[in-house]
Amino acid sequence: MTNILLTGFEPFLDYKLNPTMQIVENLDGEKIEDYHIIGRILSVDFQQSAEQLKRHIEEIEPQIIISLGLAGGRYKLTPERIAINVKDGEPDNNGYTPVDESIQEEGADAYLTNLPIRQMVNRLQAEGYPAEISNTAGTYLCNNIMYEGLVYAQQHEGVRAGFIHIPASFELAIQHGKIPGWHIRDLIAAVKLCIEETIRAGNH
Ligand code: PCA
Repeated sequence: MTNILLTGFEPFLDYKLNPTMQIVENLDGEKIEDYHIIGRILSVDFQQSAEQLKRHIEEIEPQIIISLGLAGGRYKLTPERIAINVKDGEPDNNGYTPVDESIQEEGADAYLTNLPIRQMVNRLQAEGYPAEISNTAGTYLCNNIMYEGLVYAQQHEGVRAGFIHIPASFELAIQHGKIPGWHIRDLIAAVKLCIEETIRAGNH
C-alpha cells in the first residue's frame, strides 16, 4: 500500500465553511488500486499549518501529497503550477498578517509542481468538468502549504506534491451570496479524478 496525503483547510476570512474539509473527509480512507488516501485538515495559520503538514508527512510517509484550498470566486477546478517563496496578504485565523515575507529565508524563489496537472485538466474536461491550470496560488495559506509540500518533494526522491484550488460548493455560494459554486458531489468526483490521474502518471 502506498499512502496519499490529501489535505484541506478549515474555514477562513468571511467563508463560514470550507468545502475542502468535506472533500477530504469524504475521500479519507478510500483506496484506489494499491493507493490509500489519508485525509487531514490544516489550520488557516501560517505557522501551525506548516508544522501540521510536516507532522502528517512524518506519520503517513506519503508518496503523493495533494493539498486542496478554496478559491472563492473561481468557477473552474484549477490545479496549480507554481508556489512562490512569499507570504503576504490577509490575516490568517489567528490574526497574523505577513507583509512581503519569505516562507523559507534561504529557500528557492519558487517551485513547480511535479503532479501531472496537464493530464488532470485534460481528464476533467473530458469528463465534463470546467478546469484549467492556474499559474498563481496567490501568497496566502494555500501558496504557503504548496511551497512546503514541494520543498519536501524536492528532498525526497519519488515524492510528488502539489495543490488544487477549488471553487465554492453550492452551500457556501448561497451563504456568501457573490461567488459561483459547484455541487459538493461534483467537487469530490473531480478531485478523485485528479488523484486517479496522478496514480496513472506514476505507473508509466
Ligand atoms: N484557501 C485559502 C487558504 C485556505 C483555503 O482554503 C488560499 O487560497 O490561500
